[in-house]
Amino acid sequence: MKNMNVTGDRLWDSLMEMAKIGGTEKGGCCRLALTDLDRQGRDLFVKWCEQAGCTIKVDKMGNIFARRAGEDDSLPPVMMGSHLDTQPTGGKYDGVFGVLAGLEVVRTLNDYGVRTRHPVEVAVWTNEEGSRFAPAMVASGVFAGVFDLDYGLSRADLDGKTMGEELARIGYAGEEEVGGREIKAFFEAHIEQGPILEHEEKTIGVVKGAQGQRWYEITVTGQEAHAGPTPMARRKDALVAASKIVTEVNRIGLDNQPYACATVGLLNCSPNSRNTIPGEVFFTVDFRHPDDAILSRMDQELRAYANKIAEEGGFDMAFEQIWYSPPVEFDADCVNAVRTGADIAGYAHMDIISGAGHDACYINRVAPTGMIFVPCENGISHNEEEEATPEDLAAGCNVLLHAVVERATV
Ligand code: HGY
Ligand code: MN
Ligand code: MN
Ligand code: MN
Repeated sequence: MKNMNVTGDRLWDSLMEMAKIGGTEKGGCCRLALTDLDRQGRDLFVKWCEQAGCTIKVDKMGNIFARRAGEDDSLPPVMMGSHLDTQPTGGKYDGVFGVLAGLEVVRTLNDYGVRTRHPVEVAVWTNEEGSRFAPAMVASGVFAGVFDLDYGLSRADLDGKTMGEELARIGYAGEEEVGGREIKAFFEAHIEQGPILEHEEKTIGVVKGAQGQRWYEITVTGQEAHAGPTPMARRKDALVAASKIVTEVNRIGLDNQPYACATVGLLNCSPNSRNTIPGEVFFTVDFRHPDDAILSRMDQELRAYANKIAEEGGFDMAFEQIWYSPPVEFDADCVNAVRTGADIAGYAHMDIISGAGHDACYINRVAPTGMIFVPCENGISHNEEEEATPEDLAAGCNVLLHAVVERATV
């Protein structure tokens, strides 16, 4: 392979252009899955890919595949990609870097006039974040056969709008079957979203795998009553009960260090009136750990404690685990391709386990998969202040170029 290099400025300019869609005052991005802003981001990506000579296909979950023809188009593609949807207070790089790094690889192959043997594709996976529609990574999950299509299309947001309805509304309800085709290899470039690479002063994270996740939805029901005349001893205050469970979630996380993560990110208190005792509280729990046995022990501790609080206080409780994604180990050859790419380019690198979930975690079930991390400033992500340097992003993209070309030419 000629010693090719991506054009870092062009990658940076594309990231900044995409960041204007849903750009927030604090310099972040809000492009929730399947909103009009998500559509605008998708349309811009499709336009750029068509300008780069790619053909576009969209499947029934709205996953987009931009394909650069290979010498032998009957061969399975080498695929890159990530997601364009963001958190409500998301940043410019989470997901978007992996998508636009894939486009930059295509543009670079065009610059050098390189025709790979295998076709090369850049994928945009629908609803990776799981913020508007739970669970996360649902469309790559359907592609990998983890969820069936009906389940994926039926996922609804808090207003009851389903993914199927929203895909049709924004014009991305594709014709293609979801998955069921051979992929030679899949590589996802992503910011680390944590502090390790920056702290260790490494440019590239050679991602060996990702931790497992369990997501829950819990509703505690007590009794609404007047905040004045109701004696403390006679109350069934749903927020007090929920708060005890929230504190236990945090305790479980702290008691399973290192690695355990435990978060309550969404909580709705009803009727949410300052002088009415809360009658019902809905909240979510996000548990993570790289060791499946510990993750299931965390699950058992949470269930036992929540039941205890409900029984002791006479509360009704709905407790549902809505998602379980086991820890993942990526394909050794793909991990090696990333490490070799970093070595050849002379980038300082280290092996790392991903704290976040990614579409690669599901695609890993149907194709040899690897991930490339680059540092983000202060390890901050899922935050409008998310930042990365043009140099690190270009480095990650060069490693992606190496890994993809190496796979697509043999
Ligand atoms: O939650 C995650 O790890 C990812 O951002 N969906
Ligand atoms: Mn992401
Ligand atoms: Mn994310
Ligand atoms: Mn090395």
